[in-house]
Amino acid sequence: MRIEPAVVEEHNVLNLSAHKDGFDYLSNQLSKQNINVNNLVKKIKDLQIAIPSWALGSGGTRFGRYPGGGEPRNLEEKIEDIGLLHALNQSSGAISLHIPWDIPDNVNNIKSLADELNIKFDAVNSNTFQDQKIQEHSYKFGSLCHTDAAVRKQAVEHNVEVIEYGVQLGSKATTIWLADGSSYPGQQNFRRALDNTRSSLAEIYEQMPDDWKMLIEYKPFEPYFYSTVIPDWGTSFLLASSLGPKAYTLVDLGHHLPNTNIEQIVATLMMQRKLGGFHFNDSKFADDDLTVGTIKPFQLMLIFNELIQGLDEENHPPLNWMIDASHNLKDPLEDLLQSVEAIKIAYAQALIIDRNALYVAQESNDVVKAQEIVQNAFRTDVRPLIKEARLNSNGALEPVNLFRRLNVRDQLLNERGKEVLATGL
Ligand SMILES: [Mn+2]
Repeated sequence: MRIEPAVVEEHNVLNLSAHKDGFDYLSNQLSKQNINVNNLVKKIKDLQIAIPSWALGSGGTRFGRYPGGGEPRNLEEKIEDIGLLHALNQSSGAISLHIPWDIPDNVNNIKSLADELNIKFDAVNSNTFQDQKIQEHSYKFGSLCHTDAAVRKQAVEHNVEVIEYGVQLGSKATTIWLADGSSYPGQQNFRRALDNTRSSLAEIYEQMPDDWKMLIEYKPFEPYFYSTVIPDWGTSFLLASSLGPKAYTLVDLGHHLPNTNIEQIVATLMMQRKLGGFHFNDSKFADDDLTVGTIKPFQLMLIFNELIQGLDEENHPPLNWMIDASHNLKDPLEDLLQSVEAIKIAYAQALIIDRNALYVAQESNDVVKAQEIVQNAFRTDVRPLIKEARLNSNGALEPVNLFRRLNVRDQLLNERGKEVLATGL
């Protein structure tokens, strides 16, 4: 299924006057604060967020899964689904693949389909958190950290293979998240496990093209419950620093213990020019994979505040942005539209922070003023800016409404059936 530009345009005509009322009011307010609204809208428009191939089907919990049907059956259909999102919001112009779930049968066909839909290939992801049928050694007790050199070698070769697929498709980064860890005290020697991981990563790093980035993800627990080999940003940073300039830390919002100050982690990593990418989701308790911005929208804005300082003022290298969530109650495509919207809202709120005034308030220790500046931005309804940015890029003013009015899910159900499963999930 495709959504033609004429359909989006027709929808926009119907919604235009309501949008203009809101946009004119907000523009007027922001102009009075000496904010250049055109620049603001352009920045919002330019932010593209990659969609992971595994978020297009219904997610599950460890207790069960309730698929809604019409899920993509292969890589082509995953790209087509992202094409639908991108046609609606013009902000999801990239896919992040997961190998081996998304090994392309025919690279040229996949590339031309992605080109047609204006989709780029973002970071590729390796998978050593489950065993594949054809592999010789099991990852039950770890992959890059394993006590047995033969298992480590197999895991290194898999990661190199992932990079090779990425090179063929035009990707420029590989994301490594390791499930490696232990569930019982004494099970694993921390130093040897970390040292093995470092050596294995160095072997992968050696094989990576010069214009590539290695993104090293961390997570404090799960699937193991006593230790993980890369539990926190400090360990990821240590590994990235020892590997070299192509290695960076990746921050996944759900990979922190409750109440961790993630914005401070972002600031520190950016100061060291070692933040490589971002995985967006939201959580209340752990790695809940909830829709971005649903639980802690203020935190998300504060994170963007740090990101803007790093990217705009300190000239930090560009980041890979991706949603990493799993939806077990909603239509996955509707949920992704909501997630992209929430990211853009937080970004826009952070962009309207009066940074000079904030600097002065901070330097003069005016606590109340500093808080007022940050909270005023958060309390501004910036949604008209997001809509204006979408309108300017020929996206839909109301993506979720249009998705429903076009009965997209019913059409996908007709095309693909009810019983299909998104590959890999
Ligand atoms: Mn992640």
